Amino acid sequence: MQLPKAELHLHIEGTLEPELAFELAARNAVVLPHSTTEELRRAYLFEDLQSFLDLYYALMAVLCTEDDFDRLADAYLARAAAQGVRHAEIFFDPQAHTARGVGIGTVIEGLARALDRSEERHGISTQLIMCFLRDQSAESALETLEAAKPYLHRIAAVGLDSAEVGHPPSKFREVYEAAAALGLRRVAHAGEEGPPAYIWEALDILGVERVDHGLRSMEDPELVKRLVRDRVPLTLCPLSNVRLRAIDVLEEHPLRDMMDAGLLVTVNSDDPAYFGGYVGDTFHAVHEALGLGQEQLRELARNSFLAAFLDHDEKRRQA
Ligand code: ES4
Ligand code: ZN
Repeated sequence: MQLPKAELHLHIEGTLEPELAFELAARNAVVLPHSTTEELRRAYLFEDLQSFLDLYYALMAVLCTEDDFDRLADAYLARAAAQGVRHAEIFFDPQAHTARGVGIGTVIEGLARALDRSEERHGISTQLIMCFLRDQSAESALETLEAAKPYLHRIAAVGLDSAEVGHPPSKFREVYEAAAALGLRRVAHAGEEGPPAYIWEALDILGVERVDHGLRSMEDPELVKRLVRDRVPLTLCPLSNVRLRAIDVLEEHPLRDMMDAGLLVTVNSDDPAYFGGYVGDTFHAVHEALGLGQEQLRELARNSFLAAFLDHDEKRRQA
């Protein structure tokens, strides 16, 4: 039996499995830089975040129609359900699609089709988190927020992702102020490759409720105190950290130390098609590599509901 859990750090574009990529490439007459699924999988050897992002953005060329986004999300939800996921808060990257001429409405309406069937078909409740690409300008992020206005009822929160170093959260102060004024909740990737100072900025300048990754928090004891005091959830992605070489091997992941320090951490799959597993696989891997026992795995599953954007009663029922 899989533990019931919530997934809070999942890029829907990062769930594009090679088989679906080739199927959609054929349908949309898009030429991929690899000729077979095996050859493509062999390209999944990354040096760092940027080397992954290059492939991640290149493969998105196959996502063109509402139906493609529906297929992508439905395939993720089916896999997630099989691994015990009951609630998923799903990131998407509108700028990666609008830059290719795919409208934001196509992306959101396509994803929404799959999400609207999710409870009935997969037993998973869902929310959408619209991410801004931090290696693009703040103006581009503001334009994206403006373009999303007809779809705000579909969007729970905004996030910040893509290449981190050199693009501190403070670059997006205005964008986050505008998002908050529209009633959107706020999260941001911080401390994946970037320093603890970026996590402070995400908290104090962007006003985030949750930090995505926060892997490097432990380098700053004052930051840990703050995160513990305010019960700020950190959505860790251990398999991602290994594949993108933020850490050498899973055995060296700080997850256990972070739990011992009193941090509210969750484990998530990030880009599961690329990083070697979905969230149930991730639970299994940290059990094996870090020797986390059943009690700690249950704590991680409970944390995932506590950290979710569910209402209070729903959280208590699930956790
Ligand atoms: C991402 Cl692992 C990671 N980090 C930052 N941005 C991303 N977008 C998709 N995956
Ligand atoms: Zn991520």
